[in-house]
Amino acid sequence: GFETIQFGENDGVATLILNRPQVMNALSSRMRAEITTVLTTLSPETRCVVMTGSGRAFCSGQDLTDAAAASDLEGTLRREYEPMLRAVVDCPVPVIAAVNGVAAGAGANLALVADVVIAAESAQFIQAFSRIGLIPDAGGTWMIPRAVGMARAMGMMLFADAIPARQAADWGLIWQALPDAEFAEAVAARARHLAQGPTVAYRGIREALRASSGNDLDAQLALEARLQGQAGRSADFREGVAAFLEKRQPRFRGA
Ligand code: T3D
Repeated sequence: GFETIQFGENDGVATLILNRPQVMNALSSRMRAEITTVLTTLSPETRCVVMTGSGRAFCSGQDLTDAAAASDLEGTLRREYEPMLRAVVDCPVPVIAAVNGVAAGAGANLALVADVVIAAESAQFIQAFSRIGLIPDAGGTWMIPRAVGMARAMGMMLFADAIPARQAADWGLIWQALPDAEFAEAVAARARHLAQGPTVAYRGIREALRASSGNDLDAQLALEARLQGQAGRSADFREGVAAFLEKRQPRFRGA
């Protein structure tokens, strides 16, 4: 059983709930291990993962009461944070971060590494690290300037301002900010959409976009050709074309 998360799967949607609400779902060593485990052992039926927080926060980042982690930050990052972030990026199916409340420090960057970030309007993103004398980690210094540009990335990280969800969406840091009252249903609808979609194509889209910032045009064209070759051999591609020609909705099977 899990101590720090809740995990369940229904109709192809796996839901991972960060579950230490008394500390705003701060990341303990155990929580990092549990997140990594579930994301690397998904059932073959899973076609979308939703990651969210229990209570009023998404995640407050590193558990600041953990003296062992604080005594070896470099080791903790390499041994525990990297596998967790890799598990999100390398997840075989799309990961939605459903940011229900504040996302601070490594908790913000855990959300931002997901494929799609949907936030409730009351949520905030805080690169809190410099408030306690650290630099942004968990991929933040790689992802954030790519998403929002250098000026905004510098400002967010040097000042550690709380960025409201609406502003994060306007800046292109996240996909959508939604009124709190609509948030849960909208996340569920997006998750259903992905769970019923062409999983092979989704995997190729994620791989191509993630590779793009390290590739020149020639390398990216070659990657697109290879990934499109794979998508073109999927049953879902045949079904997609058949459904279009028959003027009906496709029934994708995920292969
Ligand atoms: O290996 C390594 O260690 C390196 C990795 C570092 C990565 C990092 O993530 S460093 C950044 C760590 N995170 C932060 O600095 C954020 C700390 N938290 C906050 O700034 C605030 O709690 C929030 C902005 C997230 C929320 O504020 P608010 O006012 O809504 O709630 P609160 O009252 O501050 O928090 C509620 C409780 O959660 C409180 O405990 P209490 O007073 O009820 O007993 C608070 O201490 C606890 N809590 C919040 N965040 C953490 C935490 N406890 C442990 N660790 C936390 N990160």
